[in-house]
Amino acid sequence: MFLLIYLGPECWTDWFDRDDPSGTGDWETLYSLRMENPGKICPNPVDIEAKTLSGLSVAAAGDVIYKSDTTVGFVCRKSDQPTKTCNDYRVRFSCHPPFCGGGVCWTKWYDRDNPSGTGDWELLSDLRKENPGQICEHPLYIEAQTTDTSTPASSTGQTFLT
Ligand SMILES: [Ca+2]
Ligand SMILES: [Ca+2]
Repeated sequence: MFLLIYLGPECWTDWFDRDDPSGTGDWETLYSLRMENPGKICPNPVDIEAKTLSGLSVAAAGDVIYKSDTTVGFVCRKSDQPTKTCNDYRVRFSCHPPFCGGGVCWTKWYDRDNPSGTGDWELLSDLRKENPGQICEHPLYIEAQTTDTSTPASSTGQTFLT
């Protein structure tokens, strides 16, 4: 197994899809998304983009949208649709440049070591040395996943030194 490290610029967040439209609608609210994805959405997003899971824009999908803003997030209510249920949407947020490197912006993935020796060593000090200027001075979060199946480190069942 290989581990990759993802440290902290890209000004759109990942896409999020936390709800299905089967109940009262498709509720992709900022509050819930933040609760479920700590550290992944900047404090004051400047824009929101929503697409159906199949990649259609809101306009192309033709649903009546209740909310789509950077305060509440995105809500498509079943009760607002004349004849059908909502499509299933995913959303992402853009963050103002000051938040790049300070909120939600991530580096590229790094994979500097293979686990064939004493283990898989993805030390920040080595990554900095080998990738000068690419990693911000004070990373806020780290993510690690396997290189083959993108499995989060926490789901591998392995024990980590640090
Ligand atoms: Ca590795
Ligand atoms: Ca959804």
